[in-house]
This record gives sequence, structure tokens and C-alpha cells, in this order.
Amino acid sequence: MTEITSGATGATKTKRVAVVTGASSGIGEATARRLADLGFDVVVGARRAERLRALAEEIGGRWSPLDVTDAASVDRFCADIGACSVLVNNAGGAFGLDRIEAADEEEWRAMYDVNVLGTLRMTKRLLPLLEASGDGHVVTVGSIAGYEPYTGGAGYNAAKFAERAFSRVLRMELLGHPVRVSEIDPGMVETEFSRVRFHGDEQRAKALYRGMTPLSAQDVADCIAFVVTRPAHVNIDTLVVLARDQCGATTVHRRATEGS
Ligand code: 8X3
Repeated sequence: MTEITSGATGATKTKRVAVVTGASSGIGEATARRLADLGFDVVVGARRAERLRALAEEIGGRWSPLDVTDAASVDRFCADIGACSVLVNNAGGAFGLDRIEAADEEEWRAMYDVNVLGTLRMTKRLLPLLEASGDGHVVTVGSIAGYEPYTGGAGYNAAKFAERAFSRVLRMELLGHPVRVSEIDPGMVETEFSRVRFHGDEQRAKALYRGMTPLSAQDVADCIAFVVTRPAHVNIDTLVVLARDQCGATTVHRRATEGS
């Protein structure tokens, strides 16, 4: 537990510090809000400083610019934290949906960098603080894409499979240490995810959710909140969470919509 002084009266309260990456939108933002509601001292990181600043002000948290693909940025961000009980490795994403014959090596590299190496950089840097807290917790946001490959998904699939391997190895290596390791693996969530994947093509991103009800960022944040609020001896290893309309990476029930 971390002793910090907070509140208008300056009273000393015990708050656990939670770091959330990729917190400027989507699952990261929703998670930061949920954890702040639960009484965590939330530290948010992302590249978009203005959105981050507004979020931190709103939730009474701390913020600092963070690019998990840049080791120096990770160092700067982590140097200011002081203490950490929970790390939510949420920063990540998919770039493109090309078949292997047309794969763009730069996109593959970028996916590996943000999803896999970004998670490594943050976890490695914060592990001493997580251990020192006496009840640390690393929560990594993976994906159903880490279980089921799909056509056009190879680069993202590979990154998400790797992230799952990372969590599993970390759990083994930390056995006997006071740090839990959990992965939250969602299916379709309506966030900026698909717009980014399709390079800003709004129509293509929207079409993905046609006739079905995807998860919201809040739905996934609820799962993360559940995982980090279990008693210290309970480790939720893996939580796969899909919309009721989805039962596999590519198996989706769609209702007829106007014009379809
Ligand atoms: C996002 C899920 O199935 O669109 O991580 O790749 S999927």
C-alpha cells in the first residue's frame, strides 16, 4: 500500500497508485475513470497530452506524456511516479488488415513495438515499484486475436499471441512474489481501434459493427476494475470477454439493418 497525502484538508489517506497506459481514449480512458472512482490514485499516460491533461483534471489524477514505443519516454514517465501498485498495460493497437502477401513490414514492426515491446518496457521499468508495494498487479489488455488467427490479422495476431506469452511467463517468474499478473482479452469493442486499423476510414470501421452490439470501453473497464479489486491472494489469470453477438474472432451474429 502507498501512503500519500491528498484531499483538500491535507489529511493522510492510503491510496493505491494505478498507472494506465493508452489512457487518452477508449478502454484506457474508461479504465482510468473507473479506477479513480474506486479510490485509486491514477496516473495516466498517452501521447495526446491535451486529452490526457483534461482527463487527469476531471478524475483528480496525475498525467504525463507517454509513448510506450520510446524507451526514453517510458523512463521519463516512470521516473515521476514514486510508487505503483497497479499497472494497466492498455496501450496498443492494430495497423492494417492486409493479407500476408501484401503485408507492410513497417506496420508489423509498429504493432510489435506498441503491443509487445511497449508492454515489456512499462512492466520492466515498474516491476521494482510493484513489488515494493507489497500487493502489485500487472494487468495487460490482450485480445481474442491472441487466441484465434484470422485472415488479414497475422501481424496483430502475432503481437497479441506474444502478449499472452509475455503474461504467462511473467506469472511464472513472479510466482512467490507479491505481484499478480492478469490478462483481459476482449473481442469487438467500439473504440478508435478500428478507425486506427483502417487508417481513418470511418465507413469501414463502422461497417464492422453493423447489425451487432459490440462491447463498450466501459464494459472492459468494468472487467479490469473487478480484477484489481479482488483480495490480494486472488489472481484472475485470464478474462476473455466478448459481446453476446460474438462467439469467436470472426463468428458474429448480425441482425438485418436498414439498407442491408
Ligand atoms: C480487437 C479484437 O478481433 O477485432 O483486439 O482483432 S479483433
